[in-house]
Amino acid sequence: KTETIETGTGTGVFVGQVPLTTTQSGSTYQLKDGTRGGQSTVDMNNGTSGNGTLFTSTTDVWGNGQVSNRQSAAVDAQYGAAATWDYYKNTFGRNGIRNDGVGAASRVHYDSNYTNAYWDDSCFCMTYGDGASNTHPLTEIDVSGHEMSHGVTAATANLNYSGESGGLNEATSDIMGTGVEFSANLSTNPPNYLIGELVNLNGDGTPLRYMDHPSKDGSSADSWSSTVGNLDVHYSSGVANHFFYLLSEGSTPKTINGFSYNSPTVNSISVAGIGRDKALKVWYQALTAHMTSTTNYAGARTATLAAATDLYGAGSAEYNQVATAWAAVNVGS
Ligand code: ASN
Ligand code: ZN
Repeated sequence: KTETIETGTGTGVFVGQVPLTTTQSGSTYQLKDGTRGGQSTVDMNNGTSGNGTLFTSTTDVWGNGQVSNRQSAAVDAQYGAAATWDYYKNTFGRNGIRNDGVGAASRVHYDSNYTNAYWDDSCFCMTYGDGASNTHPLTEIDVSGHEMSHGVTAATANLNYSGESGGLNEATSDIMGTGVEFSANLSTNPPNYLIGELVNLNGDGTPLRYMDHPSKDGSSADSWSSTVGNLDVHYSSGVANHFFYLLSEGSTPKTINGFSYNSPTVNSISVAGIGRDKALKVWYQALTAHMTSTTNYAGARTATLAAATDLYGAGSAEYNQVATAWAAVNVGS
C-alpha cells in the first residue's frame, strides 16, 4: 500500500487538542510520524510483553481527552515524543535520541495499575503505565521528556545509574524534561519547574519533584553533602535540579505562569541566574561533551564550567553564574 504523511488531530488526557503527524496506509490511519524518524505509539493492552499493537483508525481524529478512550493516552505519548524530538532538534541540532534520525516507539497501557513510566535502551522504546485504578496514565509531557532523555544520556555521557552519577542521570532527565515542557508551552499544562504535577502519583495532588526546593518532596536533597550519593537516584538528583533552577531563575522568590518558587538559601549565597535557555544549553553541552559514566557532583561542576567556557567564554558572566549556582548548592570551589 502507498503510505503518505498526514496531519491529524488528537485530544489527549493532558495535552488537550493538538495536531499530530500521522501515516495513511490505504484507507487506514496510523499513529506513526514519518517526519520524526517513524516515531509511533502502540497499545500494550495492559499486558507486559511483546511490542504491542500500533494505534490505527479509520479517521485521522484521535482520542477524546477521556482516559476511558484508549487513544487519549496515546495522543499524549505521541505528542510528547514529537515535542521531545522537536526540542532536541531545534535547540541542540540533535537528530533523535541517538542523533541518528531514528525515532523511538512509545508503548501505552502497559500492565494494570502500573504507576510508573520508563525508558528501555534494549527496545529503544518508552513505556507508560495507566496509574492507579488504570485511570491516571503517566503520559504528562515532562514525563515523556524525562524518559526519552534517559535515552539521550545513555547515548552520550552514559552516567552510571547509582551514587552521585545516578543522581546526575536522574537530574538530567528532570532538567531536559522541563526544557521539553517549556518548549511545548501547552495551555492545558502551563510550563513549570515541577515534575509530574498533573499525574497525581502521590494521590494528594502534589508533584513528584520540586526543582526550586527539592526537599519539599520529603526525601530529596537541596544541597550537596558527602552522603548524598547514598540516596536513591531520584533524591540525590535534587542537588543538580536545584542548581539548574537557581542558574535559570536566580534565588529571589518569583512566580512564573502562576507557579510560585522559593528556593532555600544555602551557604548564604545568592544567584542572579542566566535564564532557562542558557542554563539548558550549558547542561546539554556538559552532558554531551564533558561528562562521563563516573562523573560525580564535583565533576559536574567542572563539566558545566567547561561547557560555559565553550559556549560563552572563560570568565564570562555565564561562567561566573555557573560557579555561583554550584556554590549555592554546596558544590565545589
Ligand atoms: N520513571 C523512572 C525514571 O525514569 C523509572 C526508573 O526508576 N528508572 O526514573
Ligand atoms: Zn528517570
